[in-house]
Amino acid sequence: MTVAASFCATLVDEWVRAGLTDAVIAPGSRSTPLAVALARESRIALHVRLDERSAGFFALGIGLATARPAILLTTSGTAALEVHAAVVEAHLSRVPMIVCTADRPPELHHVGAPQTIEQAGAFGGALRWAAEPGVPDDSTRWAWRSLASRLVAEATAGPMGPGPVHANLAFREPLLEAPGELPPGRRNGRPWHRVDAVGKVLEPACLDTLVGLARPAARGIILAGAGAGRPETVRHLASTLGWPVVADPRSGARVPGEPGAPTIAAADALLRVDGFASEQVPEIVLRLGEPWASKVVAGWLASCAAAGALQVLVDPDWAWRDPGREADVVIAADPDRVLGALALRVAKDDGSAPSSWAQAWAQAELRAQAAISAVLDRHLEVTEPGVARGLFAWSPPGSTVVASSSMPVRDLEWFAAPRSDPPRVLANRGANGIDGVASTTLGVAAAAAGTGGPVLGLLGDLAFLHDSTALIRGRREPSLAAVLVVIDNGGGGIFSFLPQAPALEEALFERLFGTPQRIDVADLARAAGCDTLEVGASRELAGQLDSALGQAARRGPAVVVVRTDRKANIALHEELGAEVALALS
Ligand SMILES: Cc1ncc(C[n+]2csc(CCOP(=O)(O)OP(=O)(O)O)c2C)c(N)n1
Ligand SMILES: [Mg+2]
Repeated sequence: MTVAASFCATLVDEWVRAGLTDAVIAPGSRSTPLAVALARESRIALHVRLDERSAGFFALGIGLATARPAILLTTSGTAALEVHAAVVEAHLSRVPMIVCTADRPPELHHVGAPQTIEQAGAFGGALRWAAEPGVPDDSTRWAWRSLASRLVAEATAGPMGPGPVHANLAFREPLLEAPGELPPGRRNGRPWHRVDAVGKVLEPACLDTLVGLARPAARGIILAGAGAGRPETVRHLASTLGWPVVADPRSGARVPGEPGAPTIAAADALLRVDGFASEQVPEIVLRLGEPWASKVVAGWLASCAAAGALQVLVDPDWAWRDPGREADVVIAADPDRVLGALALRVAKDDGSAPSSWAQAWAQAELRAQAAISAVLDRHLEVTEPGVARGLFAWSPPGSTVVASSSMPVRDLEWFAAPRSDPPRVLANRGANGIDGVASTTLGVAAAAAGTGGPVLGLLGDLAFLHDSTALIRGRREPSLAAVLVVIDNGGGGIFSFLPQAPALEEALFERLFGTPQRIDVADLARAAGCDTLEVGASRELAGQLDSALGQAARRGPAVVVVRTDRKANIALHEELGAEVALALS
């Protein structure tokens, strides 16, 4: 019997009491006591991944999908540092995660022992909390349950919102023995610490301020991004105020609106039209959740601020997501509470006619959607905006779409039309990395297994190739029903939109930015054992997605390859913009 085994079994018992369900483990020896304790607990689903970098994003996907932290366990040495990118993304995206890195005991540090590096403090400021409990010792038994419980509390319910925590766990040999009796836990299986997260309340004085700003404003806008609050709450406030909702698909609020409070999905295209953008200037913007990816929307917000529009930022986690530094008022409270309280206070008589302000937005949105449809219907070949729009429209109710940074997340933002029952859209937009997207999608699929709906990733070819170890699956690992839709435009399509493209000679641009790769996306997918389908024409998209879902359910990740052309993609985006402008004129 070793203390390490008892210590680890206690941590795991406490995590189960806290409701944790998943552990992601990469192989190694030093982590043996915790790996075995996790594996022996039948209430924990185990996911064993070879590459720690990929394992980190897989754990991120579980946290993103469930709001429950996954335990992420690595061995010592560089293995521990491989998860850094996922930790940073979890930090910036407010995704809970419990990172456990095994370490050697103090006497093996600084003496050339193998796989021994500085791990304490490795993730710098990207953590909500870190623990360095030292080599397990019987004299610290009284603190073990608290440690495990505190890790969960800090990852889920701290003042800065959910995020990653790190436990650096030193183990001395022997590493594999049976646990002894565990220190007693709380009665009835309760966790050691329970944090009563009452939510971040809105002070009455703050509500008065908000009501004073919102009520008299005839021209208001709700800008909704990921983390905006419940879509029904957002819609209810919009209807009450008679304001449009400019809704990112990730907000969940990209649902059909009403003439008096329309949903604006085509904001990027609409606000490219100078006349529209300069005429539709609000008095007040209520900003919820993460900013849109669109530079056009960001630029319009800046010009509205310059024209005197007041910006109110609802920011429950003190994340200060205000890259343009425009926020006049920052409200550090839970968005559902803010929206609910505000709706109660500003409720108007029913039956008031839609304002001309709301109607102008509603009409523009209708025309833009019709123009986008008309352009995409004309293109029989498969296109990037068409795939984004088509995927959003096709997704069965209850689906989750994980969108890669670069063009996929933008094309969804710009071209997905509002629908009731929209798919949940997730993305790693904390640090905007193109790394780890396939792994994140698989983590989401692992979390959805058995209970959730279909899971699809929408990613670029470079993002797919960058995370190719996501496809490497152990022979004993269960298959995961995820579909990866890869837009293969032969490199980084987003760079063709940047000034570097026309300014540099083509060969240099291609070598530095376009970076087409030699390996074929479909070949790589097949080499990893994935079923692979191709979409040749736009009318084939829905059928191929249906087939891929079926294959993924039977045999694990399926890859749908969509081949497009970067130059044609620029032209199509221009065509869409021009057609929307024409529709508004
Ligand atoms: C980890 C990481 N490395 C580099 C970048 C810079 N970057 C942004 S977009 C992009 C190209 C992405 O290409 P692809 O995934 O094919 O998408 P596309 O641009 O073609 O839509 C790169 C390299 C990044 N965001 N993250
Ligand atoms: Mg690409």
